[in-house]
Amino acid sequence: MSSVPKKTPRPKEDLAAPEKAPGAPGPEAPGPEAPSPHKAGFVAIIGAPNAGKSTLMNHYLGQKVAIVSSKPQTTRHKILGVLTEAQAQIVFWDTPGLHDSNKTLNQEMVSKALSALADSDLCLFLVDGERRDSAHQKALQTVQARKDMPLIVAINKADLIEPHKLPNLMAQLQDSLAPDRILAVSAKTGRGLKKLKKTLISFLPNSAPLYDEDTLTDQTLRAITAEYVREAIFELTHQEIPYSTAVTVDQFQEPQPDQPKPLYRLAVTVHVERDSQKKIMIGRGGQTLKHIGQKARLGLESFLEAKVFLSIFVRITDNWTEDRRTLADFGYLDPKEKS
Ligand SMILES: Nc1nc2c(ncn2[C@@H]2O[C@H](COP(=O)(O)OP(=O)(O)OP(=O)(O)O)[C@@H](O)[C@H]2O)c(=O)[nH]1
Ligand SMILES: [Mg+2]
Repeated sequence: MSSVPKKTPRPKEDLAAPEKAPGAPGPEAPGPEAPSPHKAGFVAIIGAPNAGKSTLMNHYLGQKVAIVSSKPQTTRHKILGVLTEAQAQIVFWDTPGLHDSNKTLNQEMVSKALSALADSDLCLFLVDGERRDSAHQKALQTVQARKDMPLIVAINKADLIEPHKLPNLMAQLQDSLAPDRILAVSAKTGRGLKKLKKTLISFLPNSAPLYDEDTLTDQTLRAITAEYVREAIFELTHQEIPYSTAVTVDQFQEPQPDQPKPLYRLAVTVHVERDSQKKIMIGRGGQTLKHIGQKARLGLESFLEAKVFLSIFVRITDNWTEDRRTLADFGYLDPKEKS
């Protein structure tokens, strides 16, 4: 695997709800005589689009490995994220949100989520506590039909939910899914995430680590570059534009060893389906594209901890969301499934 290594310390979890007094032994402190066995396994984060799956995984990894936006259907791939601790390794699959669609791209996204679920030891069903629509129903049915594996339900966005509504929602999910555990969390504030992590670990199989402790994700830096540009497009354009856009990387030049300050030279192509979309993407006097470039560059500079020179080219690629060959070229389809 061409993995991206870790760099920063883990985030502080449960900022809103500290569980122990300073200096007191932590809940995970090993007992003197009975060291617990090492646990490791795959956890599929499953849910409707926009439930907060990528935000949750990023929080645990301490880095923005998966892009996040306020619009649904942001994640298009299944993305591996490895959280390594002394006694446990959780291998997360962040997945595209489950939803119904007759578009080829969207069907591919959903099938990636289903394959992640099929390959996992544990299902973490993330529910948007504030909004449950038809995609939530689809996610619910998928989770009900999962293979035999433990199920943890996390009601996310607890920071937005009126407290008196939680017990009812929990009871509904308990009735329809009979999960092994159900808890409320906020992937944004960190509330409940320490408890959720302990719960996940407790359901993982006894196993040695599955990945090297330095592994963070299966994505290459090239892929992350394309994703950061896509994130900026999701945040800065509207209506059908984000959904008609793909990003490919033309140039990925790493810093040269003799450079006094490390600089990445990156060039990407933004593909849209029609001329009208190209015009919107570029914007009046090039302003929209400029803002997209600035936002993506800042994100990449923070991720890569280096200066970034980013150039963006916009191109019309007819019908790419439907054409299987182009979808495969863009990495959204297994090359074997081109025709
Ligand atoms: N208030 C609040 N917002 C959250 C929370 N978790 C995520 N969000 C926001 O919800 C939106 C969607 O988050 P994502 O992490 O992209 O959701 P996702 O489930 O990965 O979405 P898809 O990739 O589209 O399936 C973003 O605007 C997040 O900032 C939370 O706990 N509280
Ligand atoms: Mg996502």
